[in-house]
Amino acid sequence: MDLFEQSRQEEILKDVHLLRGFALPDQNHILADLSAVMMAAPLRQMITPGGLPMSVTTSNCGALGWVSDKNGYRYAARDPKTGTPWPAMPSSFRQLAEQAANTAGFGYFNSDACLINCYRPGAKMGLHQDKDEQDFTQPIVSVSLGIPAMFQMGGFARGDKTLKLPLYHGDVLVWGGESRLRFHGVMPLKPANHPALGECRINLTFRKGG
Ligand code: MD3
Ligand code: FE
Repeated sequence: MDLFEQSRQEEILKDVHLLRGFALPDQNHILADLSAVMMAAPLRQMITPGGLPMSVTTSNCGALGWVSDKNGYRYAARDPKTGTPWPAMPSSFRQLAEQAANTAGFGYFNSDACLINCYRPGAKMGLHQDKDEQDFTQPIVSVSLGIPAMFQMGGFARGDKTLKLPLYHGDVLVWGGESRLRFHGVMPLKPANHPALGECRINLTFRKGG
């Protein structure tokens, strides 16, 4: 590994790995597959258990999809909007998640759920923990596409101080182990334009839900 590559891969906190530009080499393939998935399972606003619409629009692919409605958060095999199974996870997605987890040192990662979140300017995600999964020993892989976002990484209590991290098109974040249950969120997006995705940030979150 040369110095340039080392600077592109860094362990931000214990078991939190940032792989800058990791999705860029295969981006055309990933963006084409993303477009096909979103045709089959359109983005929609999920409703939180509290009854408020989320500011992001959401879809899924893979055997399981993360869904939210008035009854709570859970993983479901079918799209509640169409009643049909979520689109299969494209092999370009699966390979990216598997290679990112392996590169970050988490070994083989067999994700069964890919959540697609679309952020327009002003959209955000409040601080939360990912704890709707069965097995917290599995890592999570997050792929940023489109316009930049400022991530917040916290500790293990909501009030812990947070570290802010800008994420750009093609960046991949992998976390697990001791950091699996850290609080995290996304600050409101600033207006910007990306040549391929327009005024939008797409985040792909790969998890093992079941
Ligand atoms: C955890 N989505 O849908 S993971 C989610 O950008 C969600 O849409 C994010 O959180 C998004 O549940 C992608 C963000 C993230 C970033 C840094 C972390 C999670 C982290 C650091 C430590 C632990
Ligand atoms: Fe999350």
